[in-house]
Amino acid sequence: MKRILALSLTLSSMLGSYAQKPVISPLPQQAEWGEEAFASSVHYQLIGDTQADADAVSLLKTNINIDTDKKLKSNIRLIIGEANDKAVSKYKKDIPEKAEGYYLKVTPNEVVIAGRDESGTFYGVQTFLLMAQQQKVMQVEMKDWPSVECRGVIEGFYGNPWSHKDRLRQFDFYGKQKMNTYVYGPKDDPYHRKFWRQPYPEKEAALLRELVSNAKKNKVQFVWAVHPGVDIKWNLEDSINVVKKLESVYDLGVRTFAVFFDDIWGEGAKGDKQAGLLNYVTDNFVRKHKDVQPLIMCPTEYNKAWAGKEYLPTLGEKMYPEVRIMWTGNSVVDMIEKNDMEWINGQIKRKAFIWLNYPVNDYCQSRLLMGKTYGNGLDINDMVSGFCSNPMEYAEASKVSLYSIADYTWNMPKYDSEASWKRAMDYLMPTSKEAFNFFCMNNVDLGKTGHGLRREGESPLFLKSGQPIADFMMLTTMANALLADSVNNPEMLNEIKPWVESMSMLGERGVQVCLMSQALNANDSVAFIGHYKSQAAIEQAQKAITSRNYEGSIVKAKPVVSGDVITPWVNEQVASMVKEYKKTYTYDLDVFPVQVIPDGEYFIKVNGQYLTNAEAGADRVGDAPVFQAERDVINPQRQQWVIELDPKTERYKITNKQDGRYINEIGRFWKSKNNPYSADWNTYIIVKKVEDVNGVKTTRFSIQNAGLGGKQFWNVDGDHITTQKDEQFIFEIE
Ligand code: LOG
Repeated sequence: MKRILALSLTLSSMLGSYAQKPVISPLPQQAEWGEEAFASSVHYQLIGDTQADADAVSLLKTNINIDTDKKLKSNIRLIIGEANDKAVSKYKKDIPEKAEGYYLKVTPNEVVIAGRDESGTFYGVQTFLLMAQQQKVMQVEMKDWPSVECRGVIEGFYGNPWSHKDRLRQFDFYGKQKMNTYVYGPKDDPYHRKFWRQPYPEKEAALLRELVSNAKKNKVQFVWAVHPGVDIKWNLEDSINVVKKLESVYDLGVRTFAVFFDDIWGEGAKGDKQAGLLNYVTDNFVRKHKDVQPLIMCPTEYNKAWAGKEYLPTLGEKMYPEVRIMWTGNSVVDMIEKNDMEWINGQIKRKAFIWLNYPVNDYCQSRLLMGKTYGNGLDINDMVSGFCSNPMEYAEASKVSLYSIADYTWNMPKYDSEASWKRAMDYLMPTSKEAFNFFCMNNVDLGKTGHGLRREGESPLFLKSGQPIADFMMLTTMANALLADSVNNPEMLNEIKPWVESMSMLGERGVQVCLMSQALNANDSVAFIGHYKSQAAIEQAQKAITSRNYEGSIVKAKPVVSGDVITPWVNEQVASMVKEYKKTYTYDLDVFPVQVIPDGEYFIKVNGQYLTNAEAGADRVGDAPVFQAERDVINPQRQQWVIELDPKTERYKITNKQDGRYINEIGRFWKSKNNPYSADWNTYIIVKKVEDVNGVKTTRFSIQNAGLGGKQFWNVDGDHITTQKDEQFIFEIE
């Protein structure tokens, strides 16, 4: 072991003197690398710094050694400036003719950083700083510019808005990753949506002001959005109210504004009225200020699945062409491809501004989306006016994906989702790369949601080693390694901790499950019960973990790790082994949870009437089971319902014995090829209540939809099932 270590050390120190090509991310458009130029310990002499972009210069000054004594001869000359500055006039023709582009040249005695504009110079400095972090700085000639004009993030999710500190850290990150846009629109900031007419109170206003100036330092355009659609009146008074509100935010330093109309209905959703308002605000606010950028608007029909015939073309025709229109794709949560862009751009007569609903997890809160960012076309950069990602309320954890959004939007043709993902993980947790990579690999998929997006490749290592116990122990080991590394990125660890702890317990539970299986095979009932109890206790502890569990928290998530692979595997193993145990042994059954209803066949009755499958048919949807007074003696199975506990959801599955059809959340048969039974939609919570009715003990049950089926309780209207909000103990199950 020692020898191998020694060998690898010499190897890496040998490699060290040659391979100093730094990781530059986002990938530069053009770069020619040469030999070593000089050691990073050199001192630099700045030339052009008085004229060059001040943020770029101050970034340099805080990160490299600069000699103010210009007579010192040994220094490397560092020439910096924008295209028209005297200092870089010699290089003018080398600077890319693209906004935010830069030219960077490093030779043994000189460094040139020449931006097309201020942002260009700033980005040139960011790139150079990555090179200067290496022991040896390499020679390079680089021409670089972005693929997409507006690149960045839209804080547009439901749930706990990012904190002030989160946002400050984000802007710093955007500066480094060359993202230039941040759209402020957290659904649960009351001054964005609910109380949109009111100005920010002093305290919040001061914080916003600080954010804006910090964004500016990082070359990030801070876009502030108002969301008036819930209760706006289409009259002059409210048009003035919108302008007043924007003016109040202008006073805090914001220079780009957006108006959102997503997730509303009724009056506020009218396209012609919205277009009128945006034009009014353009005339009476945007054009009155010399320094305000054209507006951005989020339409009500912001994706193709929701688009009728008239709404989008109305916006396209009536709204001033400079107003940018947001778009999430073919559905709410979708990746964007070229023909999708052709369609929407044709509708709105301008280039859509993409609002990508990934990695946002406000509709699948139990999962963290730490997987790779893939699926967007690599050929759409000229078809979009902007491309922003809507992230998770977990700001730091979102950076895994945002890092890739930066790569993708800066150099779209060369975007490699896998490579970018790896770079992101290593960059964010440099002192525990392996453990963080492992954690991310096990937090990839979203599970089944109404939005349909799935992410491939969760838990690729699981059950691959041939030693399940080792695979499970790996979960715990990696989790503990991450928990131990609190120094390097405490913000990240703070956010992901509930999931990391849950992963650790999942590993421990898995080990117990493997031992249960060994005990069952060895006919050792005592050991089986012991391991069963251990895993059940760990599961209890795992279920007690809550994320964001503080006073005033809007969303308190219950973390699920590897929700698509390892968690269901463990649950199903436990359930099937318990079933197996119950078949073989007649004792110690009291350690298992008591099922309200043991798996079996039942009649479901209300007021003495039997729930009946009136017209059996294996794959027919839409008909309703009915309550009828008579027993069906010819086809008794039509009144028999198979009720079983589903191990995945731990709720009950109810299907008809005659044709195997399940009843859906609105009390109808819904089984077909396209709608097979789904544990997430078609399992029910059944609760038992024993009551004293006129001195007689009567048992009644309530049946409740759950999971994706909603939360309504079953009731009866005439002869069929309906649903309602209040719990009803009306069913007899016998
Ligand atoms: C909301 C957004 C939310 C996202 C995902 C848009 C334009 N609006 O369905 O605030 O974070 O979906 O749940 C949305 O996407 N509505």
